[in-house]
Amino acid sequence: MKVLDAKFVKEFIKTTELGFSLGWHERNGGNLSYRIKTEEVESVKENFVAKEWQGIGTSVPALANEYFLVTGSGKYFGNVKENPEENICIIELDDKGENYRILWGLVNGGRPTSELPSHLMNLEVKKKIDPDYRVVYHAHTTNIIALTFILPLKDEVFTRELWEMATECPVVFPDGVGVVKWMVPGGKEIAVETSKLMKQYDLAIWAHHGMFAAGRDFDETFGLMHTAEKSAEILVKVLSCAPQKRQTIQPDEFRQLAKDFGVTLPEKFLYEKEAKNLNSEKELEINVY
Ligand code: 2HA
Ligand code: ZN
Repeated sequence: MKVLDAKFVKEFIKTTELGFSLGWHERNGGNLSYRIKTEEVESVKENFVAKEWQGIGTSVPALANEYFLVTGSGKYFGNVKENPEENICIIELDDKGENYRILWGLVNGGRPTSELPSHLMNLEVKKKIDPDYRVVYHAHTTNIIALTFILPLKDEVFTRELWEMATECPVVFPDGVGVVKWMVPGGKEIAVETSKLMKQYDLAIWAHHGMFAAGRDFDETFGLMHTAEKSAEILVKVLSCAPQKRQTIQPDEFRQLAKDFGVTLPEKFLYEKEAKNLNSEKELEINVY
């Protein structure tokens, strides 16, 4: 089968198109990776032509000998649908999980995404927890980024605020969301910090940069990113209208929701907020968040 006829490739391309249409992928912003199933590799491997081995920049032994479909470094999401062979590639890892080689795609040259260490380390962490996890998606989600300038960079605060702004959120991401303080992107250090959070969460925010989502398939992963970003948009809108919320979902109401929807919401996110007081800026800061 031709690579572009494979269902997983079509879904990958559709995901890049959806993200671009929502404005999360200016220029070469964002990247996407998919850990390809064995039978999917079999179905397209007749097209593979191996290039030379290159270092990943980190080590992912639990992903040794696996195959991935990834976006290209410096490539634009907005171009993927029209010219997939130029902008995405299939890579293979060596038997140590330390080197990769391109097997298909990037026909005019190039490398896999600059965030390959983060993608692979996240995929490795997720595979160890649940082998069905296959997708990692990084997007420059505008409203989540905006909130990283005004909310404390704490998992508890971002989780609680995103949960409050849309009732579906605690059901869609009951484990919560993690936050990585600002770090230089593209390297092993930020990959290590992100993958630590991915042991606990399916969503990790990069302060002043964007977000990573992980999931079992493209719909689930994209939907997760979309849900969190929509919730962030509502909070940005609310805070643009008024300095604080007049009413919101309360901890006991979350507990009721958890019971009815059969999810477990960790108590660390259901902290009591202090009484609102608009007279002092300091108190406002504490009270709103
Ligand atoms: O691919 O988004 O984080 C460009 C980026 C780097
Ligand atoms: Zn980025």
